[in-house]
Amino acid sequence: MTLSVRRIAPSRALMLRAMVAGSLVLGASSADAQAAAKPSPRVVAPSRAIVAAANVVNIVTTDYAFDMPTSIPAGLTTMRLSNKGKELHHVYLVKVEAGRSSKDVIAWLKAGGPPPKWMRPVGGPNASAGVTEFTSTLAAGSYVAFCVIPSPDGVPHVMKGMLKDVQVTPSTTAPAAPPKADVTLTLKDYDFVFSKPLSPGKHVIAVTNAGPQPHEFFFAKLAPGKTPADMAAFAEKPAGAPPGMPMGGITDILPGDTVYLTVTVPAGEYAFICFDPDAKDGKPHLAHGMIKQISVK
Ligand SMILES: [Cu+2]
Repeated sequence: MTLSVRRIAPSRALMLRAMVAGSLVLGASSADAQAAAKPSPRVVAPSRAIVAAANVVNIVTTDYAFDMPTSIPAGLTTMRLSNKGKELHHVYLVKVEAGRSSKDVIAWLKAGGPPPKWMRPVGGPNASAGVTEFTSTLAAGSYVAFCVIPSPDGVPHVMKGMLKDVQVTPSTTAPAAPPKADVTLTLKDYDFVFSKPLSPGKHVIAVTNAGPQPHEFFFAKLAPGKTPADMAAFAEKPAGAPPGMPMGGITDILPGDTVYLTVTVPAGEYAFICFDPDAKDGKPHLAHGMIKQISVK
């Protein structure tokens, strides 16, 4: 099983807070961009100039739709997710066998049962109050993007029409080099392991699934005095003031896969959580310990 039905179900209060906090995150990003724009004394090696950059795909989510291109060239791709909806949204991206489409995904979801063999989760940007910047290499083929976050009524957004067919077309340009990550996050059964402590500021995090099960992660900046358990409880049943601010993450990737997340993290305490249902007992991975408090300082 790779698909979780228990996701963040945001309350109106969470969203109000998220919108306010989101502007702070964006503020930090633009300050960071200004810093990056300062002249650098470093000389850029000529070879760097001819290396192709990632193709940037902007995705805007609303309640309940994706505004994104339906055709993307294969290769290194940055999906930049921003949300204009009242609820939180993410991109759960699957590569499907030729001839399969969103219709088959809906048919499977209605019928229930384990994820079909003809679809393969490849990861995507997870829900945040600001912008989630996710980078991976896409192979040519047919894909379906959908959102499995439930509304407060418990119905996942995909069942409200939040899914889209995307074709990744063969590319003729030279492949771009993967982003240079400054830190690695390894997803395990059942743990989050960073290669080094996270410092405040901008990071490119290489996220690798060391398996054996599929994993995702969602992370949130905790409100003062709140714990990852508070965040998980809120995710299960939103009530009262939200215990943290959604910061993004990645949706399911399979064992052996590596994807990249570009994030700007202010100093503070963070909750990292995997909600994926366990292959053995169906409990969310957080119940097996895949929930962790990370200090950024
Ligand atoms: Cu959604």
